Amino acid sequence: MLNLVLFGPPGAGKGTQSEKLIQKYNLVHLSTGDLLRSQIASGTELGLQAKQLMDQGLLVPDEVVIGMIENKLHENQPAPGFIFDGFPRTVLQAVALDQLLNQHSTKINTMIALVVDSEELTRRLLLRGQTSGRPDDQNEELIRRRVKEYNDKTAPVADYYSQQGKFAAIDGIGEIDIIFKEICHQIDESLV
Ligand code: B4P
Repeated sequence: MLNLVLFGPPGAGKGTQSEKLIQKYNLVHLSTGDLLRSQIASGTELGLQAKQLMDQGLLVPDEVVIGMIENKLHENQPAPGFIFDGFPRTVLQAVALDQLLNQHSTKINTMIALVVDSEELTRRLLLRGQTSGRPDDQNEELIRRRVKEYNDKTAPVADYYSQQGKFAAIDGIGEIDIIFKEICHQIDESLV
């Protein structure tokens, strides 16, 4: 069973690469960003609360996203494996994920971090904002706040996996297919 965390700042290519990885490795894709946007689209109470934070470029509370992941893990059993996209985003979420996977007698194999500088992130997100309609991609100030939130709260998650010997960093700038090959190489190495 392969369980993968795809990590990186907003706009690093996590969602883009996840779409390709789920096909190649037959994994279940769990994106907390997508799950939250689906709650917003359905107009649930959780979605309304999440929207207020997401529109400001802030993280949604840990207990909310951990609860969503817990439900999805239960719903998708048995599964060939999972790709966690945009989760965990705090060390507390990382600890909770280990506990949840432990309950299903499995664990994270590897965490792959896509490295992209903030100038390129801003360029990509503003470009996506022209067509996606995502309120959090609409202006530079908001994107800066998301990157700051990442640096303050999410970047330490890399140390958590590094201490377990499960961390690999990949250059996230360049052609999507070449980055994909690099990620696959890292995954295959982790499975040997
Ligand atoms: P996410 O949905 O995870 O948003 P994201 O980080 O912007 O997505 P991603 O990084 O996957 O985008 P991609 O690079 O693929 O989160 C949104 C919000 O939800 C967060 O700000 C937070 O408020 C909340 N949230 C989510 N998870 C949470 C959690 N666990 N805890 C608390 N809050 C949480 O795409 C970006 C663009 O780049 C695309 O247009 C793509 O085409 C382009 N691109 C990708 N690769 C490229 C390449 N190699 N070259 C050029 N362009 C490329």
